[in-house]
Amino acid sequence: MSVLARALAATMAGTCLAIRALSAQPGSPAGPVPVERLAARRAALIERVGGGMAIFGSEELRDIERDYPQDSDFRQDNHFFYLTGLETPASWLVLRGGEPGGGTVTLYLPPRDPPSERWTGPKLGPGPEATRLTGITDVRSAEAFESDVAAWLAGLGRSGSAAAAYVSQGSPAHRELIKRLAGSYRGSVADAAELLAQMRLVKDDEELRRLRKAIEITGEAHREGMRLTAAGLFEYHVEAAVEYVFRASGAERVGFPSIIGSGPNSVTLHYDKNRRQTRDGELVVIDIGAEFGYYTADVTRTIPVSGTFTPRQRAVYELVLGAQEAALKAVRPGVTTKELDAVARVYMDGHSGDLCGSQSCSRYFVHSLSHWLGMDVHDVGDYQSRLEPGMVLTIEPGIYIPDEELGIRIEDDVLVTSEGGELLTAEAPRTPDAIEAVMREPPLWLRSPEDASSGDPRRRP
Ligand SMILES: [Mn+2]
Repeated sequence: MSVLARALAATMAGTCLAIRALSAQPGSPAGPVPVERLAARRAALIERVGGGMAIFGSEELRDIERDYPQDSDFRQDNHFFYLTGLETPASWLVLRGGEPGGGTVTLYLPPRDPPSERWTGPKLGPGPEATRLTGITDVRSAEAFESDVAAWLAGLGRSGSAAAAYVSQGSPAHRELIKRLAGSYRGSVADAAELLAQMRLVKDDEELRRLRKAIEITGEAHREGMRLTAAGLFEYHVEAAVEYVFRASGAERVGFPSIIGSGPNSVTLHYDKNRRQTRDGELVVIDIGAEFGYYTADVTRTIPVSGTFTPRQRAVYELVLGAQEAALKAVRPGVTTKELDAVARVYMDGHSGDLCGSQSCSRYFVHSLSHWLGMDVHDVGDYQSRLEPGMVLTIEPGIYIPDEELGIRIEDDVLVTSEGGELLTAEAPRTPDAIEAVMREPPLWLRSPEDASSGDPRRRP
């Protein structure tokens, strides 16, 4: 860049800042993560870093020619977002431990680039705006990252202590740099994900606010999917209805590919092609999750295409539901997910009767009962952990009988409280009667062109 271009760039950068205040997640329906919350997370992490150092890389922008993104779908690295609340690519966060209550935090952001901002809009760069948004006072240009970290690592190495460097490299583009830096380091290098996983397992109030909203949206999407489903529709019609409700409600993307599995596809656990035409008499497994402000729901309902369960479908459904209820009742601090899984299987063994021949239906319960839920649909955290208040997990028993093309999964999301568990997904109809009742309603959300000009995306019946 010429001197003149540089000067011009600096002027333009100033102008952009003056015109439009930048935000952490510009326009995000979830709003920014409160600065106090971010600071508390970083302080808790610094305690864990001890005398060492933790490095977190951001995600990179995707390449429309190579990655085929279908949307403006930059998604920040979860760890980086958790600690900074920022959606900037090509960035780094470095936390250095120290005396108890001490430690330092340094944020590295790419310098602003006014010519490219003509295309992309104003971007957050190193400066006071970044401090205001994150609460991090030491914000530097990403150009300084390599030499800073090399010097700090050399200092750590010389200290001869057991202090470790923890690294979460974010995007693949960060990998080479980290390899180079770590190559000359004499101490131990560990995965920073290990430090954060147990922290992220217990959700703070801001995380729960986001999760509750994601779950609320997903419940409404389930109701709409139920209202729409009818014989002859393709699975992708149901997918479209579900994802319409997601997007119109402020969910920015799906937490995972929507699973709409009808008939034979109901027994394929992660079927997400959604191409088949539905027929009367079949079941449809609808396993979906809206992502709201980086937190995803994960809720499964199984519904009859015709709007009415057959007696056989209802009987197997009631067994899955009973197993789920038994596990839900067993949720409380101190229990493990393995123990909950056993509760569900014991229930199935005791209540299968002759539904699955002479053996228990639990032999068709081919996956485990629970996983952690949060920023990732299968969220971070050790599965040996005993439940604690603030953890969120799924409870999802299922029975899949391939010979009958009969798959039933019921999946709900539960917050562990001091007394037990709070069912977060109670708004999504779960009993056969409640599902059949919603299926009799007309679709509410799908708009006709004449409704399109009204402000409310919902079509009033
Ligand atoms: Mn799940």
